[in-house]
Amino acid sequence: MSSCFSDGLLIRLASAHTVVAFTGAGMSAESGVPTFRGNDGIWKNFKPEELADLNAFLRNPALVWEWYLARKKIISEVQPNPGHYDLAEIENRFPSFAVVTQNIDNLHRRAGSTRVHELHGNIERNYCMKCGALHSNAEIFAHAVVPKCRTCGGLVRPDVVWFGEPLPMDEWDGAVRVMESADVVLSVGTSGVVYPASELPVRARRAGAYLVEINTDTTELTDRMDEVVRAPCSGALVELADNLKAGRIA
Ligand code: BJW
Ligand code: ZN
Repeated sequence: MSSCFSDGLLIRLASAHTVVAFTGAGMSAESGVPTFRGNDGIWKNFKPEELADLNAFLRNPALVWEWYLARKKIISEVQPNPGHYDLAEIENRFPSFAVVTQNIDNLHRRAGSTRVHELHGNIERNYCMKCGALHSNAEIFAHAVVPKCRTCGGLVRPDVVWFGEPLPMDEWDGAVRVMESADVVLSVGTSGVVYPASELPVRARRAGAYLVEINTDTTELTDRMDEVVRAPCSGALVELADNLKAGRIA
């Protein structure tokens, strides 16, 4: 059977101990979540750098909340796609398997993946910038466009990582550990332009991993790859899972 993956990769997977899927917005595009930098990625002509930013939020919280409320609504209405389900399904086929994601949409967990390192936060959570109290999305949807903390009146923000902010240390440390111990890394649907996440595949390769890019387009990481699959991620991941199920990788 012809495959979009090389025999070399299939052989490596057969003996792999640790496999990591490093995912970005393209992973969820087929679920209907817009990417950041594609043609569909511009919201009201703003670039993500102009909205995913603390100073932008403090200057105009209503604008930034409008963007997040629109995205929270989209994400609450979409479903994981076959690619998400296949990553969850192949988890048990390797001694160690993890997802390291830049996505904040929670779709990997909703599809059943259990070991997920979320580098940029999670849109289902919100917290008060003054006292740290957590606020559910249900509460956010029920209140004003600019939600305020019920405990202290402080400004509430989504629990996501904006430009210039550090990544959550435990998620980052876990991601570095698993990426640097990986035998194979699948870099799926990310442009690889956002630092420091984009460093992770490079660090993994330096530590000995075989890097595979699954993306419809060329990315900043393409030149660092051992193998490139130019295809929509769900199709490619379904094929990979089918190969594993059929015992063609064993
Ligand atoms: C498909 C497909 C299909 C489509 N199938 N494929 C200058 C140079 C270098 C770095 C910097 C610089 N100036 C500033 C920086 C640092 C900055 C940065 O990297 N900026 C760049 C834009 C240049 N980084 C930061 O600020 C980070 N923090 C930091 O550095 O802290 C330092 C610090 C240390 C200690 C103390 C204090 C500070 C934080 C970065 C946070 C990023 N946050 C966002 C928003 C999250 C919340 C939210 O969602 O609202 O994260 S931005 C946005 O980009 C989001 C994404 O996770 C991230 C990555 O995007 P991704 O996933 O790659 O999506 P796209 O749209 O770019 O690409 C989609 C891809 O899918 C494309 O390739 C398509 O082809 C493909 N595709 N359909 C397969 N069906
Ligand atoms: Zn508060």
